[in-house]
Amino acid sequence: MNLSERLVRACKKPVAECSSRELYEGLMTLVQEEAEHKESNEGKKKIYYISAEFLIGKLLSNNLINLGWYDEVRDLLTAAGKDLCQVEEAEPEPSLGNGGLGRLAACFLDSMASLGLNGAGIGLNYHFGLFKQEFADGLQKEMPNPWIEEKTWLKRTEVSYPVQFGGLTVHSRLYDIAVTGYRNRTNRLHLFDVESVDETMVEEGISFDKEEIARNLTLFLYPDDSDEAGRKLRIYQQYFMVSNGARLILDECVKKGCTLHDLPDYAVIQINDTHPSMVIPELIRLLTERGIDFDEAVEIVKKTCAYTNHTILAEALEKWPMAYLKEVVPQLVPIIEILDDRVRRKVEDTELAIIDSKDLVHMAHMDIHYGFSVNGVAYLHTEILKNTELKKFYDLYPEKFNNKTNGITFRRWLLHCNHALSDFITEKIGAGYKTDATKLEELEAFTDRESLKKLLEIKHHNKLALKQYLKETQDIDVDENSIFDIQIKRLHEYKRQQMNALYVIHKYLEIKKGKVPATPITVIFGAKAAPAYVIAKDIIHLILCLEKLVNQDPQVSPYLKVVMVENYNVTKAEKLIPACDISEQISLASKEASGTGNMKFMLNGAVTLGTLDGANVEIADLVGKENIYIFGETSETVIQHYAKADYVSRDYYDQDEDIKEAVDFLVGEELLKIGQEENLKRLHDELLKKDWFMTLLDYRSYARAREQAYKDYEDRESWARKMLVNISKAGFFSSDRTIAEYDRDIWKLE
Ligand code: 26Q
Repeated sequence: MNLSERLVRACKKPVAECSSRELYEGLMTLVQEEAEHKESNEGKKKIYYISAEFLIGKLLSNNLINLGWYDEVRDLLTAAGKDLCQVEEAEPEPSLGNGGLGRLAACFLDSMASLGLNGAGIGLNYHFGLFKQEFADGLQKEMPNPWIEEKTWLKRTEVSYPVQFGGLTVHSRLYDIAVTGYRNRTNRLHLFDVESVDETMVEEGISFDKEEIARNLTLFLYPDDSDEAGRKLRIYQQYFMVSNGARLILDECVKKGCTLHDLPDYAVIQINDTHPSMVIPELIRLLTERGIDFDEAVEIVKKTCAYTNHTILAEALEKWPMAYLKEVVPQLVPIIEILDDRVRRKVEDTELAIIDSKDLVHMAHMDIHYGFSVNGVAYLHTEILKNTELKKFYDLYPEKFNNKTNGITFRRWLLHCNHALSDFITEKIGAGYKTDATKLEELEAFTDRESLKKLLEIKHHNKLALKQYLKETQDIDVDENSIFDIQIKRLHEYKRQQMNALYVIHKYLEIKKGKVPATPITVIFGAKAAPAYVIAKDIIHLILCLEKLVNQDPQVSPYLKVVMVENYNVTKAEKLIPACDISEQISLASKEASGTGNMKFMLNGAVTLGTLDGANVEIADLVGKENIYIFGETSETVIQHYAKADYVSRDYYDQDEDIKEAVDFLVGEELLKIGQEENLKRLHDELLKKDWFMTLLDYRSYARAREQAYKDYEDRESWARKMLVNISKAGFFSSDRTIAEYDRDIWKLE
């Protein structure tokens, strides 16, 4: 049977008579059948990527591409008067991640399957994911984001374990999602749920009874840890994830003939940040329960677990109070105490201990002592870990430290989201780049007028598509002939959306004074703030106020528009990134571990405006300084400022008229007419009295670099050359390369 006949069979009626939903469900059935055929559990050793987040995005089109079905399905739908894009709309997006770390995990699953590696993801089946963001009265409101429908990508399995906590036992249920590789095998994403989960307990917005663990455990992904009940619930979630995961791993290995003594020959566990770190004591516990003696269990675990660090922000490094662990996971406490005791016997320095003097358990310390590998996620990040943040650990275990610069899957972030560009590339250099991304370099030769013109046309086409999308979804009009300048990422002070907003204010004031830009500018933001992160929410409020002020001003709006995209998620990223001219990557140097949005933009022909932070450093090295706009202080200087505590934002405010004008605009009468005094004043105060992430330090150099980029944009042909260089140098950032390196240096799956 061909695809068309199979689809008719699955839908039980002719394609022409089906609704988008029926087609979505029918296609899902076909994909699931096909994916199952390609499943294999071959290979003795398996990589288990364990993570609290897998931000997988919508799955239908991605699977169609990976199975090699996309064109055929699109054409057969077209022939029946249907549109695949419409069918895509029927699919809900699961929000099983906060941002970068979760999306990275999803890209890695795609690459593992595409490279044919024997691997699986292990995580949690959050019913409402992260919250859905809505804007009301210039503020963020949080709502649940339900995504599990009757017909779903989740497949219920027979796997279930009892999981014991301090005061209660819950029963798990494993659900699997097929992960298709690009023209390759199928792996699985294992998501554990509690059998007793109760969706009806969600009340107003995203609030629910935090004490009712058996019913609430898998309702939401935690966006923050702002209150005690929330923090404890996070420990419940983490232990539930790792206890189930560890048992699944042991059961699978034993089934393949593992004696447990030889576990490291069968399994390698990659711990995605510290969220799954309790897998270390839990595995020791399970191994000893199954008859292995304690010392050997520790040695086995040491050879099985590897840790990835994704952050150097101290507040994001998990430290759990011993009292919480005693209450939630008492069975792990004696094990953690022994692990700590052994460290203390080996090294004198108490800063390297697992349990500190305040009785806090440092999860990262446990990972470093009891794992065999520690990696950062970009060159600069790993260097900072080795030389500053984790220096003492590096001195103790230099052989454990290694870098794995992040990557992104080109299937989703080029083939799927930018058909026009991938067709253009295929026409120029053939399809080889789809499996070997380094081949993109061949594109660099196409600097002829015709090719550059085509590149600009593709960008224009994508900007038109985004214009239409913004009109339909948010009723905002943007000019497709304007410069699309985009910053989309989680809202955090270190990422400095506030600096971008200050520039918008500056531009607004300039235009008011009659200095208009040569080409109009559209500044687009998309960002969710953690519900309890007050200043982040104030920054969203500021952006929403600016959106109103700027767009409603007839004198300004022909030259400048501000768009705050509501509920920024993977689906929206797929529409925004291909339409972007200027990619804002403006974190305070040393703070962004890597960034991966920066790579997605580059691959889609945007030019980066950024600091020398995270993977921007590697992007700059690859494209050369003519093809990127770098500004701001270096990480060394920033680290020095912190060490000396000598940064005073007020000095920059006092010495720079533009800064003063833009900052004071926050509490000026124009904005107060639109926004709320409490929020704007708090933000104004924050910038003037604290500015922990040094916005004002870099503002001057940021504004200058941004002006230069806008100026250079005017020479369309030379801009198109920059685009071309960016695309052709993006091959390094394929997650296929990253995963091949993980395998070569850490997993060694043979
Ligand atoms: C911790 C404790 C309690 C509650 C929540 C958390 C928590 C949750 C999510 C801490 C951190 C995260 C997410 C971190 C993250 O996304 N980091 C990003 O990882 C990307 C992939 O490596 C990098 O590219 C980004 O630079 C990094 O910020």
